[in-house]
Amino acid sequence: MHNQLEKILNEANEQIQKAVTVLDAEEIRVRLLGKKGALTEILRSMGKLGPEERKELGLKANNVRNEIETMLEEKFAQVKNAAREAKFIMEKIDVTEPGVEMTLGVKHPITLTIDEISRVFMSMGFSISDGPEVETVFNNFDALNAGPNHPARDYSDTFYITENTLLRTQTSPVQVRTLMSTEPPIMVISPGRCFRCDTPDATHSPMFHQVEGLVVDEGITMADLKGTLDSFAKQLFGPQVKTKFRPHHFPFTEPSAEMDVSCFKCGGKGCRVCKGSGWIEILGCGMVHPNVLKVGEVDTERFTGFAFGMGVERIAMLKYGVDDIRLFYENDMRFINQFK
Ligand code: 2NM
Repeated sequence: MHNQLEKILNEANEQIQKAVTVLDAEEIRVRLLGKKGALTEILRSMGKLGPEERKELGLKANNVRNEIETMLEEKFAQVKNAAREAKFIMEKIDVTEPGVEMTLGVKHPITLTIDEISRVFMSMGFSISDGPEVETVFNNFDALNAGPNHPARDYSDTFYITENTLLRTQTSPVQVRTLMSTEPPIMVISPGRCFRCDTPDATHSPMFHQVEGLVVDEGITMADLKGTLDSFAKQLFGPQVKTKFRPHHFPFTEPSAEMDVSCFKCGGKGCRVCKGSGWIEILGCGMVHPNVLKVGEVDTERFTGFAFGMGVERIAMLKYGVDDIRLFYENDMRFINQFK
């Protein structure tokens, strides 16, 4: 038995020496000291011995057990430390390594143009409103004095969703909502996305953007319209440009006009940009028709107003020299990145 204990201790020492991982050490611990271990076996068989022998052997067995436990403790400490060191090496970060370069996006030219137009009107005291792109037929047509037979209502020009809802064909329904929810004085612009059933070509897209504006107050006249829009043109295209107003027709304004700006490229002599005429058409405008004001329950004896609308793509194409509207929607980064 004594020899056996000696042997157990030697073998334990050998095995514990070889352990490399925490799992190895744990497996050895169970094998040596567990219920089925050789040491437990010896302690169990001691019942058959006499008291003296039992005492002596018990003492020795306990010593062996203590020695094995000490060796295991040391081993556990050693392998745990080794594991930690290995983890440190695995997770090492080189803080001097160059970072991954972040590519910064740029604003889309349509956004840039809307921002620029908005900045000019905001500086004059206008606020900015928006509304839904899915509108009621009432807000898009009826409220804007477009009678039941107005050609714009045509199913072939408008994306109808149901009989009473559609994709707005201009942002005027935002002004209609403003008129219905706000008491004058009103000074708003409404930049946003619009939709018309057009086959795409160099100047048409079924999805496009508009900025419309509305001013309603006591004593607003055509002079306010001309002064405001002339000032806008000078701030957007340069102080040297002149404006002129040509009579036109819209159902929602009376009288109505289109505004031309003298060519900011050639100064009016005639060039490619103005197609030789010296003038560039920029927007439509007019004095708000009383029928439209009445939709908002505005007292038309007391209040008058003017409104205007412009196509953002057209202005962006003029400002940046883009010759095909479809370039705005292709998301070719070689195009977009030119507006950095
Ligand atoms: C244009 C031209 C002229 C316009 C009118 C209104 C409203 F709702 F106040 F009646 N909003 N926008 C308007 C007037 C739009 O776009 C070429």
